[in-house]
Amino acid sequence: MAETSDRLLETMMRRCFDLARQGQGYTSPNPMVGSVLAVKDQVLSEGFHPRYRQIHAEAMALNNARDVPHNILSQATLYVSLEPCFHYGFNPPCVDRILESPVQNVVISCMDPNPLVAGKSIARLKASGRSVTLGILAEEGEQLIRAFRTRMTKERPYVVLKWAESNDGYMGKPGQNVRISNDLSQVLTHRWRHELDAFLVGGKTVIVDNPQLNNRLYWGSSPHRIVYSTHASLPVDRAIWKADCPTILFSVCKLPDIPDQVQQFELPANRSEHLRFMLATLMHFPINSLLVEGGPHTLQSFIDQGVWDEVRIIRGRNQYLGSGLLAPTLRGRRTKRFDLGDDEVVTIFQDNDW
Ligand code: AOF
Ligand code: ZN
Repeated sequence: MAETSDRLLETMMRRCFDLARQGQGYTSPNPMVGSVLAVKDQVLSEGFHPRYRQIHAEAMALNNARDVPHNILSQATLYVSLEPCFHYGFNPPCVDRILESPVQNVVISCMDPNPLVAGKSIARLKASGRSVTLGILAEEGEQLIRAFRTRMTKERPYVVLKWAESNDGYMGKPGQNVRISNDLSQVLTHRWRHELDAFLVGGKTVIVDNPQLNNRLYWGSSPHRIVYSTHASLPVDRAIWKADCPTILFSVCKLPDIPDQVQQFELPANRSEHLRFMLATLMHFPINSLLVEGGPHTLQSFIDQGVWDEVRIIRGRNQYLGSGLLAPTLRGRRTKRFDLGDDEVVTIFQDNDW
């Protein structure tokens, strides 16, 4: 592969990432994966993992090249954003599929954190005499699978906290539904509903705001809806109980009037165990990422226990409430920001491993 420039490898890998994202919102509990089959800079075929239980990226790329002559395939390089799988799941091992093909060169962004794979396919490809290049755009490749990696290595979802705050630091007024973010930010929030697997709100938010928590303003999927309630009862006439998305209710006791399509779990008696219990229970669902949307009390309990990976704050820079529910404060973390009209979107990343 000496003649293959780093730049070409990166261009092809970027294309793999774009292809992978076509599965976004549909692949969990699996990762998003993309693949390109090429001879030098000539792309022969492409593939991606479109949905959980469906075909894997590199198998799709190889299928799409089924009419390519053997002598061309034997000169081709298979690019894939994640190490090919080694095991039988809903799909046979992709490593076997590659070994059965004439393809001799494999370029991978990052290793699969699934313990059933974890370097075994790379070793097998090398042992067969294939050339394997690992680590192309590894940081971006890791970013793409970070929720899947969290599930695999920590047995919990990747947790994002999100709130909107006024420029003077308030999230709202007690007992009222106050709109702080602008229309563009509303669309962004719905995009996140497509990109993340589950959205959680506290019982009080269900009572006061009556959120639907589905994706109406962006294309694609809607998340699982999770309610975390320490109330003895909740109103039955709320939008969140409708059958349009799967809904999970965690509460201190079983609530008899909630519709049957809502899956209910009883929380442990000890309040300090609630969050960990919920995160562990979500591993029984195709949920690799969870966004906690509020209200203030629920967000604060996640912050107090350090149970978060990322915080997204939408700040209405022309909004001043003067008084009300103070937004949580977090300092001294790695941040990034961008503007959306007169709103500012700030992302804060967790420094502590938990
Ligand atoms: C790949 N290519 O496109 C993906 C991979 O149940 P299965 O057969 O779909 O396998 C799921 C596992 O395969 C998943 O946990 C991860 O380790 C790997 N995902 N591997 O070769 C792909 N999506
Ligand atoms: Zn596979």
